[in-house]
Amino acid sequence: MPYREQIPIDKGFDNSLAMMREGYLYITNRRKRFGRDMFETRLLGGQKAICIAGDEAVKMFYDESKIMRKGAAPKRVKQTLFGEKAIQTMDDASHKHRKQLFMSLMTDKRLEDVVDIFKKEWAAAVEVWESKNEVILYNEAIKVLAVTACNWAGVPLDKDDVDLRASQLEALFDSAAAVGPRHWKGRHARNALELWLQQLIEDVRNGNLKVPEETALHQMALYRDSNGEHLNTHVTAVEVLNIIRPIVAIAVYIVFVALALFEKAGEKEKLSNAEDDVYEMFVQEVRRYYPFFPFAAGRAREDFLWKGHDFKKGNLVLLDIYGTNHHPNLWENPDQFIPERFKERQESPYDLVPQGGGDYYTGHRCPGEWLTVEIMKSSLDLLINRMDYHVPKQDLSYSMMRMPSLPKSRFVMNQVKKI
Ligand code: HEM
Ligand code: MYR
Repeated sequence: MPYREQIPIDKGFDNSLAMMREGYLYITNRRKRFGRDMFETRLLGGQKAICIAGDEAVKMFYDESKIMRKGAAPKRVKQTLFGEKAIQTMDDASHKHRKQLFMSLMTDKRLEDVVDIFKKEWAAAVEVWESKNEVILYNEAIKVLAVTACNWAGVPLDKDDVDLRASQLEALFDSAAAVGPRHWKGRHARNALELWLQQLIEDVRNGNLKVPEETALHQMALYRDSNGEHLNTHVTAVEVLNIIRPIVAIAVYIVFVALALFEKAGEKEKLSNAEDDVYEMFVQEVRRYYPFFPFAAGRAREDFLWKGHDFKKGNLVLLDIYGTNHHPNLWENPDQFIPERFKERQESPYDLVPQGGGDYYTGHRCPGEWLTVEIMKSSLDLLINRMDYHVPKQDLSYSMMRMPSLPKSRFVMNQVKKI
């Protein structure tokens, strides 16, 4: 007889409220309480959900014979963050075909291009920051990244529209886990952004807009799926947004880079005149340590037995991303910020999972992970070597309930000077 056991159950008809109250720590708190890396709960309208954490859980979650994405993303997340019929909701051959499109945009040359654009835009912004009494880093990074993302993706963005588009793009990821006006702002923003991009996609298709061939707008407008068909303009817009939105979201990490530099004693000194690998270790630790994407969602494709639990076809499965990045079996002193932990660490696709785990090409791991790391390394260099600034007294605490989490003050700087 195969080994079976009853996993712990978080009692209640619907624990969504507890999840909202405890945020990034909802799964961790129960794992600690139950002494197990797997438990059952009811969420999102009382659906049974199995929460899992740890490297073996990551491996299982990214085994596509067990977990699929069809029907996993909550409606409100599709209405804001992902979009309808986006790659995040696809499975099997059609997913792989579309994933190839995303991965083909991430060549070394294109990654160098995005960093070059980012540096140029940041340098121009610093000139303006110098003349201001105070600068809110999060707000400024959103704008620099919105311009960078549109330029890199081939999306024309008028100077007068930068504030509007930047704020709409930010709303897409700021609203996904929110309720009330913050959520609605994201839904309106998605409608507006999709309409804007659909027109541009039509213009590319009918030759009225010429954009460089290597850009996402061009490649996506002309992409043909496995049946040889163009995506309809709506889905194409959804996927162009799947490139420019998350580039803007790197602003959250840039603020955490600045926060770690400011708050973690001795880190700044270690980075002055340091080699690229020291920068990389710091950035990896920022991505591991700070909360951002809380969990990934999938559904059991079939009935199967895993670690003594019978998963039933259709069960919702939530992979604890934050909790795996802080799992005590995987990380020594997980709640301390120690970039050196990455010095001689054997890389694994299953333990450092802020942007998902497993394989880029066959699974759902984030295709923008390399781009994110490169932009973060560049922003670290810019903050340390290209500008001086003062960090006035402010509330830099960040909530484990708010998703995405951000320092309350959004990181205020003054006396900015370029060097
Ligand atoms: C998927 C996080 C940046 C594009 C994902 C996943 C996570 C994630 C957790 C889902 C993994 C899963 O479902 O198993 C992040 C974070 C970022 C970031 C925290 C920091 C800002 C980017 C960037 C891009 C990007 C810069 C593109 C330029 C995507 C796409 C997917 C994805 C298209 C869906 C992949 C698929 O379903 O196969 N990301 N990401 N992300 N990300 Fe990112
Ligand atoms: C992106 O824009 O794709 C990158 C980062 C988005 C982070 C959003 C964090 C809160 C959303 C939670 C949704 C959970 C989905 C299952």
